[in-house]
Amino acid sequence: MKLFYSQNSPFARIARVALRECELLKTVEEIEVINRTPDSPLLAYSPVCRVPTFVHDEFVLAETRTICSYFDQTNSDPLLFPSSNECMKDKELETMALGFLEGIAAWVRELRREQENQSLFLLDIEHQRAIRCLQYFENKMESMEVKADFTFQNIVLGCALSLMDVRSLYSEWRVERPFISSWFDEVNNQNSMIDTAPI
Ligand SMILES: N[C@@H](CCC(=O)N[C@@H](CS)C(=O)NCC(=O)O)C(=O)O
Repeated sequence: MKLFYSQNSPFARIARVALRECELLKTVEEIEVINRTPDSPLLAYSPVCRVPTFVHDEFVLAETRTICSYFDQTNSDPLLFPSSNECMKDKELETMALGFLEGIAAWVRELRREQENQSLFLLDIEHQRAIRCLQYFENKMESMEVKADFTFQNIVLGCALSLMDVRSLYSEWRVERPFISSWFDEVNNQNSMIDTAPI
């Protein structure tokens, strides 16, 4: 089994953290690729050609959540998705964390363009989205007493916050957000996060 990733992809990082938390590193080979190269080895497996991509003898999975859900099936007790799929109330945080990460990824992509081609409108949209989401996480997670464990939603949020820090998008995000700030420090100090940190 193979997991294709690129070093700086937050989505691939989620799958790599999950791989480590599910103790599958010995059975799944991680293969680093560079995105958007015409001769990418990933093209042999997936027309989508994005990371992460998981290759099994019998199938290929080209989307982060489904890959993590497959990893979780190898655990006798679910670790990444502990609550029942039927309980939509438990999915709220997960959907917000994924939306937050998509916004941060779009923000990073926009900043990669030449400065004169960057859209101030888009940069502001993503900045405002991040502020709203952070306030939501601060309030919601404190009231729910969310622990710094490695559920899928927490891995997504940890990778999103880390990307925000690494790319210096919003350095004051911790101000007046003590709960999420110390929650993130705890998550970010675990080996699976340290081992997969972007460069
Ligand atoms: N919805 C996808 C998003 C994956 C994604 O956007 N991957 C990016 C890197 S962060 C990628 O491979 N981009 C290359 C491309 O679009 O050509 C998932 O959940 O896995």
